[in-house]
Amino acid sequence: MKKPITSLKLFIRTAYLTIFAGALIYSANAATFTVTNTSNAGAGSLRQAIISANATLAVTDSIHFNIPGAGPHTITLLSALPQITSPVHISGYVAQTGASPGTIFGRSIRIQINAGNFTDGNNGIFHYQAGASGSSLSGIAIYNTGSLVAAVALDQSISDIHIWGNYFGLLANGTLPAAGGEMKGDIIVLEHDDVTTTTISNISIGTNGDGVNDANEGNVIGNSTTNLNGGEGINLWGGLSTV
Ligand SMILES: [Ca+2]
Repeated sequence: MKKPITSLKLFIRTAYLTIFAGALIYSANAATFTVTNTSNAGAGSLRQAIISANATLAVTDSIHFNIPGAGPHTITLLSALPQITSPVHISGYVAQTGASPGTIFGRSIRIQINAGNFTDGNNGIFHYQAGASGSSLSGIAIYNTGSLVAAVALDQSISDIHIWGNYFGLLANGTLPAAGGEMKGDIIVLEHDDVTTTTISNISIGTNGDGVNDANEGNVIGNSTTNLNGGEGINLWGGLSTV
């Protein structure tokens, strides 16, 4: 004969169920992953933050930077970053000490990415697959991309992307990197190798789309080398986009 369930046991079971349900809800919530060092990989790195954000699948996460010190802080990549497969707002402005979009002439970027001049870059340093629709990238300076490696690559069927308030080809303080640090691939490119139909849509370059401070949210794009393997500025191959 089964023993009757006492009220205490019932309470404990209910509590377990509640905790379990809470864990399920938590896992589906958006998370903020914070970059706390300039390492190429490992805990606190930009690479790890992208890996973590990708793991939440369709949830829109945030990646912020909070690296100690005044900066600018240089993240030197030793290999390609993971492709971005889930929506994520990457911002060098939100949490980084001293960083501010301000006015376009009074901007303060504190995170600069030395793209390492390698050429195995998955075709892009920040490479957004279709699953990353709804992402944004802001407050970053990128320089020294290798041949055939775009700073930002957008895959077929991507939509609702905002690229704003970045420096492409410049250091965080707006000056040129040392000779050899130029952008040797395209700056922002729709991955034309993938295009069979033009389903790319709502790509906004130079605004975050909130209708506030838009005049100051442009990217500075320059310092790219002209060669057969790229060096073009913005290269969108179809669809309805705002530049
Ligand atoms: Ca705005």
